[in-house]
Amino acid sequence: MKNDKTDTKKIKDLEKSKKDMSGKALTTNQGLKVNDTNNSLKSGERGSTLLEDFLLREKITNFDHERIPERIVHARGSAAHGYFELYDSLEEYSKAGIFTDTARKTPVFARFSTVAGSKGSPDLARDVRGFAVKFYTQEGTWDLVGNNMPIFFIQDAMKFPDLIHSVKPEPNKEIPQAASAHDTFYDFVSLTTETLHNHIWVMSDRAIPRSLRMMEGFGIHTFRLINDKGEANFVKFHWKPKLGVHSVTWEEAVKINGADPDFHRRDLWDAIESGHYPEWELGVQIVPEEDEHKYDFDLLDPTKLIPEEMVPVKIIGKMTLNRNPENFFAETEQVAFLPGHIVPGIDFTNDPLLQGRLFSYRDTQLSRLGSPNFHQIPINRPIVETHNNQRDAHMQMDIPKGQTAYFPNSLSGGCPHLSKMAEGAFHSYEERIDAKKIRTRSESFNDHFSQPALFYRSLADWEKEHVVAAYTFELGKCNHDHIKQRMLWLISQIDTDLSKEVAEGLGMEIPSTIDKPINQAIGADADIEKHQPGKKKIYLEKSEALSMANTKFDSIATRQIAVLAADGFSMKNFKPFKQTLEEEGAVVKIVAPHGGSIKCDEGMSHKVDAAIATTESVLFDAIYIPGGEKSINTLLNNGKYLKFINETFKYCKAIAVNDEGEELLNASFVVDFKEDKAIHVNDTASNFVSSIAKHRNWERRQHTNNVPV
Ligand code: HDE
Repeated sequence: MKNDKTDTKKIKDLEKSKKDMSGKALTTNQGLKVNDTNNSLKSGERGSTLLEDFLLREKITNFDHERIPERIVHARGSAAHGYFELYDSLEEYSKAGIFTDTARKTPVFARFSTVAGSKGSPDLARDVRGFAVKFYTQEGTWDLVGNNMPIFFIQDAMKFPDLIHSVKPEPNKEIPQAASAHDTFYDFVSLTTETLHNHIWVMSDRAIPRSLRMMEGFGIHTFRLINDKGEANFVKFHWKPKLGVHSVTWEEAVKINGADPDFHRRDLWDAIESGHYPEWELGVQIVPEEDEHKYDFDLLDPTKLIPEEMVPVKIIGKMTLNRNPENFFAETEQVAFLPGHIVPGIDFTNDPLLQGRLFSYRDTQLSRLGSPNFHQIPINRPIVETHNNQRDAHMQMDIPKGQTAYFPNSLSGGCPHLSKMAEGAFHSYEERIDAKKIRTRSESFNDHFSQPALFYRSLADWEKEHVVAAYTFELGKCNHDHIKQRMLWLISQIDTDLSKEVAEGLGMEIPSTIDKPINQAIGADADIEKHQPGKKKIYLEKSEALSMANTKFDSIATRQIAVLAADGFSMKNFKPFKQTLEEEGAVVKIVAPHGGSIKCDEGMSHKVDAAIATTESVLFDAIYIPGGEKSINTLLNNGKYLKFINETFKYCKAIAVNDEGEELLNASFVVDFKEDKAIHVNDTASNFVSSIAKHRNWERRQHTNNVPV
């Protein structure tokens, strides 16, 4: 399928609201032409400012009220427009137009976010990423509001404020920002064992993606698909990135946050501007209703995933993001996602987390966007017309015609009238219910150790090492020993080796037991024993899809390659490397001792992309050093280049050098480079490309312990 740049129906709709100021005269909001916006009206040249100055008042008042509350969670986000295309009709399962009409190009707006940090927090926080997609379908808007991890921390919406209050900055001192590594979070996690599965994902590299374009997305909850006969199947939604799933290491993340706090936002923007449109395939795991109780876990429990070995993911379509927003506030900030926005053919289940979300998202928009009319904001309005008897409220933009605003009526001919099912009306799935009204948690939700253990078992060795380091770092930041001990005991229930290594890093013993009740996510009158986490079960040894070692390694498109060079660099070496790398879609950037331009050994000038003082190695995926005696002598005398090389080596990235470039390797901490498969000395550009595509050479990590960066 070819990427299409033509405007979607939503983009055309947004055009109606866009304001172009080019060539226009400055006016007030009332259209008055203005000839001075620099000076207020005063009583004399050096006199006081007059209250009469309506130009000053309008300008300042607007400014005073520019801010709206940031999102309670997911405040930091970046978004883009695009479209969704269906590969094959799914009519056997769903009657939704978006799942049956392969000729359609459904407009989408996707927003990616971190959860805990505020709007201005750095992108590389160790955190879950939000993955929210608004589909502007012909039957109304469908929002799939997911995350980049397939499970959630808690099982019941009632616990969400507790979870978020524990991870957000501590209320007395408002510390730390955008970080889970503090006492209140681990106090909560260690007392709420259902969190352990999502938590171990957060300890893995999934929480520090290389790019928003290189992470998966998940609807998390089990939803329902409904076909035109009214038959239902359970479904879980997956987004699979075409570029594979890749991450940075924690040490890099910490440095990236300083070097470029907008790393992910910039990466998404630049990729779209340069025509490298991010793409994800949409997959579904479908479970027939009769299989509801077939598994060792409850399908309604959002802390559980369905391993792909048990129910394969069927790929059904593709999302392409091909346009950056025109205005951050108007689009990315004002977009309002609601899990309750569904269309005929898709329906909810009784997942108690999903049920709570159905209330929360509309509610939060009322204080964030200020009015129930938030659906009229351009980015939120559907591409189909809306007609109903809801009226008035703050910032009403529509002018409803006529005498009536109620139903039924005879004065307006009964309009807006009801639709029949055959005309595509929504009809809730008729689920059979025979139950007591009861405030409790199902015992089928009690298994809290099996899936974190499955996740850990499924990881490659290097991924496991990163998980150990993450637990050690996070718990090492906690001040209370009893919290660390509770965590150590819980980790030991997930995996003994894991807990031993973390305990060693913390310099603590793993307690042989801890005071019950460990799971406090229960009511005071509940039978405490009944709600303790059950024993770990092994229903699958490993699941391949859980390890990033099994992702795609076939492209270097959009990878950032630093060319370390100064005046006199070798053109004969540089030219074929640059050409091959760019043909493969990589971005080649000259990092020179100064800005402006440098000359190659053939005398031509080359634009410098970044002066070494303005950039850092962690912002790049690989480095190339073209050689040239004069250039290398300059680089050898600048310690920052050696740091650049040492870091690139330490973080197991590909390095290619030609001729004199080898002297830089000799002067650095790079060791055993003749044996290293991702270090190319006078090798071909295409071998270098293969190493970059592999993302990292993790085998190298045994040799990098002594590298002091
Ligand atoms: Fe959210 N969540 N959430 N959440 N969530 C919000 O809604 C909430 C949950 C997710 O880019 C808020 O508009 C409750 C799961 C994303 O604008 C708020 C519960 C998942 C985004 C809210 C959850 C998510 C939000 C804050 C437990 C993954 C950002 C601002 C019942 C499936 C969307 C807003 C965007 C945002 C509530 C749990 C994903 C407060 C009560 C599970 C991606 O309404």
